Amino acid sequence: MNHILEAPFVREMCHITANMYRMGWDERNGGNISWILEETAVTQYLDPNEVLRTLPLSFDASALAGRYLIVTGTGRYFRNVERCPQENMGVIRIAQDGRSYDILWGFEHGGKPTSELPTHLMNHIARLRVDPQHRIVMHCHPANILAMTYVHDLDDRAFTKTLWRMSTECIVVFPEGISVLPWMVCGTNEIGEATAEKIRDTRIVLWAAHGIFGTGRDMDEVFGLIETVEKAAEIYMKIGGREIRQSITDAELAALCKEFGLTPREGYLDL
Ligand code: 2HA
Ligand code: ZN
Repeated sequence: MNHILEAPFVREMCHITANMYRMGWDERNGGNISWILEETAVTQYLDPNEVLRTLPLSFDASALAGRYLIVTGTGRYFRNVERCPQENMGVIRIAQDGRSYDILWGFEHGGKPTSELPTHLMNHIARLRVDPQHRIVMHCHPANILAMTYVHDLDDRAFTKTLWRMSTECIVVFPEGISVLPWMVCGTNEIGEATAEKIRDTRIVLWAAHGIFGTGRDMDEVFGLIETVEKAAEIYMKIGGREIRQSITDAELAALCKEFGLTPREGYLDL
């Protein structure tokens, strides 16, 4: 059996958490990632019959029965994942009845998956229904997007349109827009359900005064989405309420979509 520390999915998790930390998105134990892995990728490195621990789930995750995921650990720091992967993350498999999961690797010294695991799993289920190639949920705390949730209207359409106007790239990267949730207690099934409700339509959901939830097929897609949203928020915060003399019009946004063969979220552009 190959050594799991050399597995591409472990290397990729180390690389992405280190990058997210350096972006300033994951202070202390902030942020979490989960990634659905193909069984064949996992069994090259782990014996699927060797279960280290089994832990309960507080909701029905049977839509993910038998799925393997690599997940960051609760209370763990992204800053430390690269130098000690086995303590700061682990590989789990969802039980057939969707009421528990097995730990197959990692979470050493009594660790556990992220406190946001219910939210992650609910959002994997919701995204897989609309995109069978969906694989990743990434949560983090970028400063500008957080700041923006204090000073901007939290309406999905209004928030999306402001971001779209902050940089030409935005509507091209997220033509479906983004969704926003008002402040809620994190780590609960309730925030998981509310996020999953919105994630069907948009790969990004913002949590006011907390952070961002991004989803996608691979790390480049999710990281790129969050990076683009955060950059747009940075521009908005740099403008800082000063008078906007010119911007990108809705007609120009529509022209951009036409050029790139994209369909913007229906009803968002006033043409
Ligand atoms: O893992 O970011 O939302 C710490 C958090 C909780
Ligand atoms: Zn958080």
